[in-house]
Amino acid sequence: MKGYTGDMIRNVALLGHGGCGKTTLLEAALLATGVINRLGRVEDGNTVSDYDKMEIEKGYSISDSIVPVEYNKVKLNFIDTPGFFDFVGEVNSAMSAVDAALILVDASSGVQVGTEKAWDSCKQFNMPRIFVITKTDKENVDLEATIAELKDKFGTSVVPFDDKDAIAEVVAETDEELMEKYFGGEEFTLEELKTGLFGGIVSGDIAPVLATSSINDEGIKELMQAVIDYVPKASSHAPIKTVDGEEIACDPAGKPVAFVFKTIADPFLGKINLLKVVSGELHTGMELYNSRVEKAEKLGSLFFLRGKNQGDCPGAVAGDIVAAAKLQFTQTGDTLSEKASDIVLPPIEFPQPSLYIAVEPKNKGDDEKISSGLHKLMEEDPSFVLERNSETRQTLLGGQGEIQLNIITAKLKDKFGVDVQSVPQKIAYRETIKATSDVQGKHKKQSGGAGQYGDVHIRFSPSQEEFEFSEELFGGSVPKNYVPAVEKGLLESLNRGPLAGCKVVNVKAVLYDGSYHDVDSNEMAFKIAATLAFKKGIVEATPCLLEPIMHLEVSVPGDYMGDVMGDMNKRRGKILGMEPKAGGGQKLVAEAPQSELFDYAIVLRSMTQARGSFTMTFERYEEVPQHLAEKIIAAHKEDEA
Ligand SMILES: Nc1nc2c(ncn2[C@@H]2O[C@H](COP(=O)(O)OP(=O)(O)OP(=O)(O)O)[C@@H](O)[C@H]2O)c(=O)[nH]1
Ligand SMILES: [Mg+2]
Repeated sequence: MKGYTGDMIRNVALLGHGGCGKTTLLEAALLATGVINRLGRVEDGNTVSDYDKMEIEKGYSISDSIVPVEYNKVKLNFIDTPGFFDFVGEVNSAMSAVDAALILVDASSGVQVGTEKAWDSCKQFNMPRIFVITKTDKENVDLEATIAELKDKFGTSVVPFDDKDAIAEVVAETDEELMEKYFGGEEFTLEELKTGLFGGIVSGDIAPVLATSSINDEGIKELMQAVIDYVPKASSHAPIKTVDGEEIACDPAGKPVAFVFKTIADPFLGKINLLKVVSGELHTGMELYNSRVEKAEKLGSLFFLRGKNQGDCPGAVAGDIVAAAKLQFTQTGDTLSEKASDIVLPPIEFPQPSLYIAVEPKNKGDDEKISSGLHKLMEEDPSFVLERNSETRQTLLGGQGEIQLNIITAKLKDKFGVDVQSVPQKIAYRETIKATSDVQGKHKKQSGGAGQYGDVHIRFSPSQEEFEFSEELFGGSVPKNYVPAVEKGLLESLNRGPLAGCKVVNVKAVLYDGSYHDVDSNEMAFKIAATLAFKKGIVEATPCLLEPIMHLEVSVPGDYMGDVMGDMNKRRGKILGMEPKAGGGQKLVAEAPQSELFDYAIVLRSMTQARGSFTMTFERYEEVPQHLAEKIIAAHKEDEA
């Protein structure tokens, strides 16, 4: 592939509901431009874009792939994104590298949830957008109806590309002078129409619609020409603000700056970083600096990528997209620049995980392999997280949905040979006391050899603090030097409560009396005496179980609010309030026990057809209702047995 100047490059993301035809459209574009001589099919696993083993197996896209196409001497850097909602991280990556988006709409299904999400994503990133209706070859498709549906859903800015009158009307709305001319009954010149349309698309005020059939090669060339005419040139990308507020212009003569928007783990080449050249020019062999790790990186092998196919790269100028293999430290979201300029661009924002699963290795001793494998996979997909819950001692995978998490565990097995199974998540319950107790703990062993003697009297009571310890000893009943041992014994005992072996919190312990033996008393004896007092003292102070309560903010379109509230009530949830959301829809604020929320992401998605989203944070601990506490305690006793 030859080098292009920024004015001859267009960077465009393909968005839309899963299965709407993004990958196939790129096949059609490659066929129309002679890159391939037969249209690959997703079902046959022979498309250029869905080259990953897992994508071929599943029959849908899982991660971004770059598919450059040259049309009329212009390089169209298409980024194919996955339609499934779990892979939204990939959409955010693509949006950080492009200047416009095509929103694909399957003519046989019309507007789908994925279409709405693509529109919202364009709004979030201020991205010019063009609608592309696909599969017009299918039976019973009604183009007019689909366009009407688009207008209905997304507003009057949606106009068929080939409807000159409709275009004139929306172009008139973009400029006062044109408005006057329009209402004066004058026709716009072609130039005025083109300029007005371009301006309207760039500002997001106009979203034109084109129709295509990839199977019948209809509208594909017109689409590519429309991209050339109505998507901003890569060279006209607005200056990007660095984290320090400096502006970096898209200038080929500027200092070299590149932004890493995607990382791929290639079975042969290893790690490949996809770079957007933000400023200057990149060449194989040049050395750049990664300020996140404060290390230099040598661009040993720079190349263009089309799916998995590599093409030579004589050099890549500002605005272009290029691939670099074998960079040592660089990850998605990093900036590469000259050490002297030390530039850092804002990283990509990935959504917070909404679904967690607990995993464990099928084969003992694979823990290390799990962690190193998952860290490698996280380089490819930064929208999932790996957490270790030190209290429940579980390894947790957090992501956007079941499909994503299943693919990660499948890749872990496939690429790193580690077989994991998902196990029920545990709750980090706590124990506390509701009353007071006054007990003695006596540890006495004086039968031959070194004796042991420790005797303490401790009062236990509820506390606002995590743990409080004090002593009110009198008359030297317990020598001062043994008091720390008593406290140590109590602190250690807090880790395992008598009810269900959980951490004990909000307890005050006052050591007020005891006795000792001149010879047999020592720190260990008093530590043991303290643990004995603890065991008795907690049991006699009306202990109870506490469970984590989560604070939720659930955003849904109004129609679903009834179901969402009903469901929240079934989860022992408390609804704290409801408020309209800016931009439409409503927000429900609620609290519910964590134990009732493990499947919340899945249920909310099915209840709202994936139109709902939520945030969840830990709020506080609260007493577990008696009937549930009994079950938890019984289960613990069984485990211990
Ligand atoms: N009849 C017809 N079928 C098409 C056309 N384009 C795509 N398809 C079919 O639609 C299905 C989905 O196509 P893809 O290209 O994988 O859709 P996608 O948008 O990439 O899907 P995701 O990767 O899941 O987001 C496949 O079975 C294609 O063969 C078309 O123009 N006409
Ligand atoms: Mg696809």
